[in-house]
Amino acid sequence: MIRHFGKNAAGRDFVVGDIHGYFSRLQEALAACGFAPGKDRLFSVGDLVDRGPECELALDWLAQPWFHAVRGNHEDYAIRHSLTGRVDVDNYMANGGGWFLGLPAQRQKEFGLAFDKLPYAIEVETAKGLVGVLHADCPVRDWKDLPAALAGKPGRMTTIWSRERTQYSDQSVVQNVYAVIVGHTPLREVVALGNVVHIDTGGWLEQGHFTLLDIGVL
Ligand SMILES: [Mn+2]
Repeated sequence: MIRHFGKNAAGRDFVVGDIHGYFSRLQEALAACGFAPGKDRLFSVGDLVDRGPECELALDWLAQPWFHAVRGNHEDYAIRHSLTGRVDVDNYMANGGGWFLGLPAQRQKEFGLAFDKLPYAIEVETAKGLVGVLHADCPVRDWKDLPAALAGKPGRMTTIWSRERTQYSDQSVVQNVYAVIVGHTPLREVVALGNVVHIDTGGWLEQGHFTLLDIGVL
């Protein structure tokens, strides 16, 4: 449910917002900030697929030793469709799932299995302390309560689907974590609410851009 990473002694740690199948654009953003795959790490808030033209590249990216993602609600669609069959196909299609629904069943299963391995949260040790990464909303007010929350379905659903913090401009601080980085809700610029930093600046949208947040200098 939660994957822990130690400090990166060699290089920098970046977090990127929702990718939604725009891996070439992401590659350009990485090049612009001098990303070094041999020593830097890239963490993703999830939603690697749906909407963009290069969704099938997600598995190649996940195979890179420097790329680590949590699952978003769009990975959840693929997981549910391929492993349980329980997904509203019209809703999935309307939200960009056409590329997946058109794949052969065996390939769908490959994606479902790979996405089902993704944790709901990542935590990274930095010089400032622990930084959390998850897709949508943190389901707890104390990071120490996260394992218990993720053991239940409501906690997992909040983590990948909720927009409550942005909806209510909730400035409350999540205790026992230096910062929590999330995506899911596209915003014009990076917005910090309490110690929760929203970084989906719509790199997948025509007018947006990818934010690569260096969590070593937060
Ligand atoms: Mn999302």
